[in-house]
Amino acid sequence: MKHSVRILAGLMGLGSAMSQADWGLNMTRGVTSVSEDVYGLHMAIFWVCVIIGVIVFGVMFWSIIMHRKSRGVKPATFHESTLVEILWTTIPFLILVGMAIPATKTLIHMYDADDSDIDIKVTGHQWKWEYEYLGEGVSFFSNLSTPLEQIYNVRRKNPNYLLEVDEPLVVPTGKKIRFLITAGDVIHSWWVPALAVKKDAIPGFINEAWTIIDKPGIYRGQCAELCGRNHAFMPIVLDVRSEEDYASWLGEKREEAKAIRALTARDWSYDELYDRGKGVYNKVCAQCHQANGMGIPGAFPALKGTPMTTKKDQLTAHVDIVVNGKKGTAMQAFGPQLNEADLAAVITYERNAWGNNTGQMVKPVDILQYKKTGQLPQTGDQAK
Ligand code: HEC
Ligand SMILES: [Cu+2]
Repeated sequence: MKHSVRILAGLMGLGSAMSQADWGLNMTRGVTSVSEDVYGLHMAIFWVCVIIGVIVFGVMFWSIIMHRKSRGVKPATFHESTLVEILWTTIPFLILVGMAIPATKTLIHMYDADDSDIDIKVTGHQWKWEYEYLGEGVSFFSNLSTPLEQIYNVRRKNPNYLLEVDEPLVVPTGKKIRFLITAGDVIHSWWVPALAVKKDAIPGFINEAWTIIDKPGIYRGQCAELCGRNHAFMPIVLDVRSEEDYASWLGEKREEAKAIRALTARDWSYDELYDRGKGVYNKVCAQCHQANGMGIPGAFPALKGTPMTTKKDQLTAHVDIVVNGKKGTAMQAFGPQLNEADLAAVITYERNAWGNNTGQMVKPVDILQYKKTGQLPQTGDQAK
């Protein structure tokens, strides 16, 4: 009932552009001056099209109806009319120039990424975004946080289903933020409609975009370039805060980086590693290798009961593929993405979960040594 009322209201609103925006058919207005400009251009050109449509179809239908055969109209027989030809060349030309001038102005404005206050490098990965605050020593990955139960229709979906992440990109209001956009594997595209920013993320290239946001709030976007199996599972969430809130958040992130270095140094028990590893696995690895370790035949290998994860002498090979990845496959290098504690934990988990039961554990300090020297201390000897 409610639905049909909305459809009816929508149909009645067709005549007016305002109500179109209200029921969600139109482009969003956005929250930045650039998005306002883009919206303005879109509406202006829309109305130009409407007026042309009305005039052209009006003349056409009037001609057809008023000059129909049954009225006994005699056709004119003239050929070539210089006046008409001049008119149908110059009028469209003037209309095009009239549209190109504001469009070019907006484009020039959009491409002017100079004099930024904050530079953020945005890197697309299969299937998550990495944000690095240049010059601040802060960087992190932003992963989809929608639970698998919702994706598989076991539980009810959140309002922000597939548009929510574990760590949003936090930025302040009123500052010019420059995004340097690139990718680590295949082409992605960083798209946040409210900012009117949509830029391809291409491996080996850096594309620029910028924004100034005046209103604090949460803004959401998505990867807009088909980038493989989980393309729909790499959303973007922007948390725009006041300048003071941003500064304190940045301070906390710096502290966190320090704390992570301390994590590597401290001693870990097997249970601690296993539990942490389970969390890391389900967040980062399960999207390919699946939560039950069975993988997807033909695409992602199983980790349950395979030689690499169960043979004691293959520990180094196991650490190697997780830290350095395998070139040319979806198995990326997790060394730069995860800290030593998370790497050690996830490898420990894989070697003991799903009945793998090797009883082996890897400590964060071992991973640190492996990253530095390419070798583990006492390979295969790390019993729990
Ligand atoms: C984007 C998909 C993807 C993600 C995410 C991923 N992997 Fe992989 N992984 C692969 C693919 C594909 C291979 C097979 C590579 C090859 O061709 O040898 C692989 C291979 C492996 C292997 C070797 C298996 C064997 O028996 O040869 C291990 C171990 C492994 N991955 C661990 C992990 C861990 C740990 C994580 C999370 C930190 C992870 N993977 C995340 C796609 C992925
Ligand atoms: Cu993508």
